[in-house]
Amino acid sequence: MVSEYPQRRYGRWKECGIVCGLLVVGLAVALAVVLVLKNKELEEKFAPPCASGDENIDIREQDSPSVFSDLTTAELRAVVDYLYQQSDLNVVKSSDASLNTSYIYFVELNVANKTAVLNHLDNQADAPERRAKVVIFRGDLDVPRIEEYEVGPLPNPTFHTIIYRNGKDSVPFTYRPITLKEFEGIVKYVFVGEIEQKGRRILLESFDASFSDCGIKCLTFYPTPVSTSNYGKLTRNMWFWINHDVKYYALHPLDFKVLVNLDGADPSKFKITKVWYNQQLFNSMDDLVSAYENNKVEKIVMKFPQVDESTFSTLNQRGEPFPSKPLRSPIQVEPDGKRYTIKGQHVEYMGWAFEYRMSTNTGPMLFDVRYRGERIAYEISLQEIVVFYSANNPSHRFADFVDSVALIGSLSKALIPGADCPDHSTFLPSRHVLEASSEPVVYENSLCLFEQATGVPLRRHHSYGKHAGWFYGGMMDDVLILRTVLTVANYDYIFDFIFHQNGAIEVKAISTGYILPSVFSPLEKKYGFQIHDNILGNVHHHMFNFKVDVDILGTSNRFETLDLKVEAAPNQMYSELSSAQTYNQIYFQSNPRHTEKVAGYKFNFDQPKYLLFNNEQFKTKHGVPRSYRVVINGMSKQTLPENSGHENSITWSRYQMAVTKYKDTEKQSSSLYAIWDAVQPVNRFQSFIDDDESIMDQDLVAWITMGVHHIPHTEDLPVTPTPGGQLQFFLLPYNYFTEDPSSGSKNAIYMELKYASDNSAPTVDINRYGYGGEPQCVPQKSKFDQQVAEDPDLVFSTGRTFG
Ligand SMILES: *[C@@H]1O[C@H](CO)[C@@H](O)[C@H](O)[C@H]1NC(C)=O
Ligand SMILES: *[C@@H]1O[C@H](CO)[C@@H](O)[C@H](O)[C@H]1NC(C)=O
Ligand SMILES: [Cu+2]
Repeated sequence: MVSEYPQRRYGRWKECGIVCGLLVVGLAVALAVVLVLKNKELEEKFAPPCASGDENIDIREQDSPSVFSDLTTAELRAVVDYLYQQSDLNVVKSSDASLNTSYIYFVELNVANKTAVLNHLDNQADAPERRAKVVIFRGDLDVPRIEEYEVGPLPNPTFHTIIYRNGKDSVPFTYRPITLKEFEGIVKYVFVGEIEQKGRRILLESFDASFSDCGIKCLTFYPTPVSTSNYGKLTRNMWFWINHDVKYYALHPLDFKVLVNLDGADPSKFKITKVWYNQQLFNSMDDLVSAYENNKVEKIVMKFPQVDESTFSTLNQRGEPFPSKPLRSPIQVEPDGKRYTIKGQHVEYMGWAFEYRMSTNTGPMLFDVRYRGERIAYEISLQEIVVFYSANNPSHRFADFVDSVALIGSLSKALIPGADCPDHSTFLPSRHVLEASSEPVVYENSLCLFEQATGVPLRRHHSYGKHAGWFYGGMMDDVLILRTVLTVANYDYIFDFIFHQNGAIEVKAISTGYILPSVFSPLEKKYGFQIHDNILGNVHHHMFNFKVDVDILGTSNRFETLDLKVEAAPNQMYSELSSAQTYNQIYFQSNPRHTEKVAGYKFNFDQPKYLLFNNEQFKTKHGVPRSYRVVINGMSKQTLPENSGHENSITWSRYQMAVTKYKDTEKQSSSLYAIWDAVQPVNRFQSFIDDDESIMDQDLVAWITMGVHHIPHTEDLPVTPTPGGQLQFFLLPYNYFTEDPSSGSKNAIYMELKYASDNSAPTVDINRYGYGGEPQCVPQKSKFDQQVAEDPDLVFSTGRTFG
């Protein structure tokens, strides 16, 4: 379609003299006719298709990947092949794996230590060799365990060395993340085995459905790992709550749950230790069955729901339709094509440069973030997503999810143009080796990168009046956004890294997706509202932790707060009133933080503060430290008592921001094991702080926590909408530049009223710096729907699935 439009090149106008001049006149007449006729179709036909800018975009796997680039498919394959050949590891292919074998849980890049990387980036030293990090489940050993290895050098590995965790060469098998092999065992021995064998009658009578031979009336389940803090010892237990298997199962819970002990590597020994049926607790299926058969239990009946397109738990369009006419949403146009470039995983835009990657374990990461050539941050990365629920019933009470356990970086499977990201986005892949497949899995649309007109002024002033002068200057806050959306079972978490044109970086975390309701019961009322016939939305707390390894003008940094205080300044000279002998006003004091223990920031409304990072050696010509300022707009208080229960696994949540000295041994605030490990954390963030090292003139890392309490309401049906739930923090230049760097933008507009000396009428001087007034172009039609029709895997890939 687009190719039928006349193709004209506007750049040639200047060169073509009289001929073009005549053409211009002709065209102007033609355009006038068009305007008069208001013939929109004709108007469009004169606009050329928008430039694609594709020549700036190279997202292919690079032959020599950078130090930060995710492992290429060839490197992933090489690591897996190498591991298969190591007899000491005894690794079997995923197709042959079961819980009692040795198998690969995942493989990803192990980013080299910072000193070596900086030597390479800043001092032209050779790039440190690329190495992989591998997590292997050793179910084959007499005492099963988890081993982590570094494997290198890539692309042709020759060694594997143990990564020590907390001084130990392995991690207890109890702490293994939720694994497919285990789920297969649970389905076979627990659900189809014990529950169905002993309780099929109960399932059919109470819930009108079953696990096997179920036709269209099937049951499914959702897991709640129970923290070891509940037992005070290393033991692995999960509550499973049962749902009707309809769209969407999380909104169709049944009042039937089992607690299963999952110790050891033999699924046939998994044991049900508690059964919850219609608000009543039993110690085994046998107890429930005998009570049921002797009518010693209060029975419940929940019919299998008839689900159609209008059912509350589906995402079909329904309800009052709008808009009443078929009017499409606005879209954005890039009249001159892409204004950013991508090479491999390296991005540049308007003075910004950074590398991105997608860690299988922890999700999106940025490295070597620079503005105008100067590094602002060595790393900005998501560390952990947490959601802690409360309830009367045990499956939701113990639902304290610490999501990196689910390998969240592998859970952005397909971003949809036109809904998740604008149509004009560049979609970026992620690559993983996961337990479900020995072959690397590539998700083509895991991240998206796009330039976005926010529609908000970045800056402006309008001066009107004789004394102030008549002028206007302003520009739009157009930004580059790197986005990913991690779907962790029911919830979807949107993460944006946003680059503004004034040297500011913004990081956003937004939750959407399905809530996890309980079956309504009066005892749940203090934990939520009844939001539909059978369900109550339990209160929960979402928290996100980010690592921000700031490097302000080098790695020798200080952290100071500017503390706002109130003074009673002498006022006798200005007032004779006895009640006005002092004048109260605020002032600020610099408060440099010397050690890690005094750097933990816990928001206090009574003590307002600015949070600044700077380098003592670099000051403005007026002696002011050139700084970057952290602003956190998404704070929420973690109110659980310190060291109680599961809190011990998420000690980073005690601070809205903590500042520690960089260490190669403190690369992450959380770990793959944090959902289980409260009794003996594998990586306890608080210990980074407890040694209370000096943070004066050191390489500093800020750990930022944002969060939101969520008391679900009816409008969380069918899924939680994003407005009001956007959490964000910023890194803002603060006395860093001599003025706002956006002053250099030629996308600004400046106007001035000019008076002639002869009292004739004033004229307006409009300056668009040569970048305005160009003709419009027609955006190219998205090919996405057609691509999905041809290749459903683009959206519904059959890689690892959860639950
Ligand atoms: C390992 O588990 C599989 C399937 O669960 C079973 O068939 C096999 O006998 C087990 N092997 C050992 C050595 O226990
Ligand atoms: C990186 O640092 C860790 C922690 O100090 C150390 O164990 C490891 O050997 C270092 N890696 C390299 C390649 O030097
Ligand atoms: Cu929520």
